[in-house]
Amino acid sequence: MKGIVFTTFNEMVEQEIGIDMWESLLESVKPESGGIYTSIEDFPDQELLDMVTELSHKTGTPVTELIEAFGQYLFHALAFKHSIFTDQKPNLVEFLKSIESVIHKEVHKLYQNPNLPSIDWEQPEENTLILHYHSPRKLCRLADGLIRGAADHYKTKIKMSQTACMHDGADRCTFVIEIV
Ligand code: MNH
Repeated sequence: MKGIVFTTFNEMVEQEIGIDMWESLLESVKPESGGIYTSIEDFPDQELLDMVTELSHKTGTPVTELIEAFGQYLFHALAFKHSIFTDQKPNLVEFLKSIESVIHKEVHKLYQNPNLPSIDWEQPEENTLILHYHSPRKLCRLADGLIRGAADHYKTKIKMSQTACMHDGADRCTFVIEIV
């Protein structure tokens, strides 16, 4: 996972809880990186998952909830750093349809061989978008948070359900997003 994901997680922990919690996570997890991340370098996914798991132990918040909250926070950090992607798309649906074809495609030019998911979409009705997420990392809880972060950015109310999940054996995770 790229360092930008780790630095954003560090920021979220310090901002939402405090620097002592960040120090205490490093103390408990003792990550190989020592907690020093550069945005474009790669760091082991396990390091992030170990820190989220430790944060769950220390706060009592379930890991899935922490990953979803991190997804929302991460979206705003990514959208801030790469505002061109949201600037170019007039609304949430058009933005979400562009993740694979535009955003993640551009990410390949901005970051050395990123580990990106594949995201397909269907639009059965004007106000309904179906997103299919596939990744060996099975981070559908992060995807859920990123989508909610994007809806927040576009000030668009959504109703979202996940109708299939790789953690239940499906070959991809499916999100049904309704603009309400
Ligand atoms: Mn997106 C990972 C860029 C919006 C889904 N995304 C990443 C990474 C970058 C990135 C960089 C880290 C790649 C790596 O660690 O090697 N993503 C963006 C940018 C935007 C963005 C610049 C918009 C601005 N991404 C979105 C949205 C979704 C999404 C919206 C919602 C489905 N991205 C993901 C997921 C991952 C990811 C999920 C984690 C990797 C994986 O699941 O395999």
